[in-house]
Amino acid sequence: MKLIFATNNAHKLSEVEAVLGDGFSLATPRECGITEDIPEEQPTLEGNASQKSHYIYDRTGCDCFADDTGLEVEALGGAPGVHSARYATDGHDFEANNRRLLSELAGCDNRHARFRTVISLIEGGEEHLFEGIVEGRIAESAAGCGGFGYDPLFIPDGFDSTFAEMSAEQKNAISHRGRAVAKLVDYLHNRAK
Ligand code: ITT
Repeated sequence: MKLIFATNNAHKLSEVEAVLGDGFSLATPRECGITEDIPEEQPTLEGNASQKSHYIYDRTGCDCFADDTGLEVEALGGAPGVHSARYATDGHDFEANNRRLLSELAGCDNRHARFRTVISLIEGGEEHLFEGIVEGRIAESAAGCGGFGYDPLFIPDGFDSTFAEMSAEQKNAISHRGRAVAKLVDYLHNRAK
């Protein structure tokens, strides 16, 4: 099955391709001639995922999906949440975001956090939403160089290492995005029967 994945994030693309496996062929917006930034102006992950998938669908008429993800830190009232990409600066500066997160949590004992991903699929003109969550905690300092974004600071429940210290396969097996994509795949397989 051919789908456009409405992302400009190469890390996400490779994670999602690994979970989807054979039987799916993904195209990027760029490969479809869409080179501008896809707008994300909504106040929720659901709203942004939906805005991104509709942006691509309106321009291509093709089946497509988008993922919006946020890190929700309990002691910060759910921040950075929907603002995760631009927490410290206007750009996607992963190191600056991680530095800000550590400084906001300095001296704080409650390190509980979760990653939440919402996928919006538009298939045959109809929208379907899928959610994936992983609970965990924010480390005292960054560790590991795998993954991207907040991975060097996020330790999933039941583990002692950060996502950035895990292999791509280990992260995908338990991650927010891995879980949301698994639901997407289930849906696509079942509706094909
Ligand atoms: P697209 O909108 O082009 O898909 P993006 O990088 O803007 O890419 P999101 O808005 O979904 O993606 O994610 C917001 C930020 O959350 C992202 O820039 C990272 O800092 C962080 N993030 C998302 N997924 C993550 C993951 O699996 N591990 C660590 N950090 C992640």
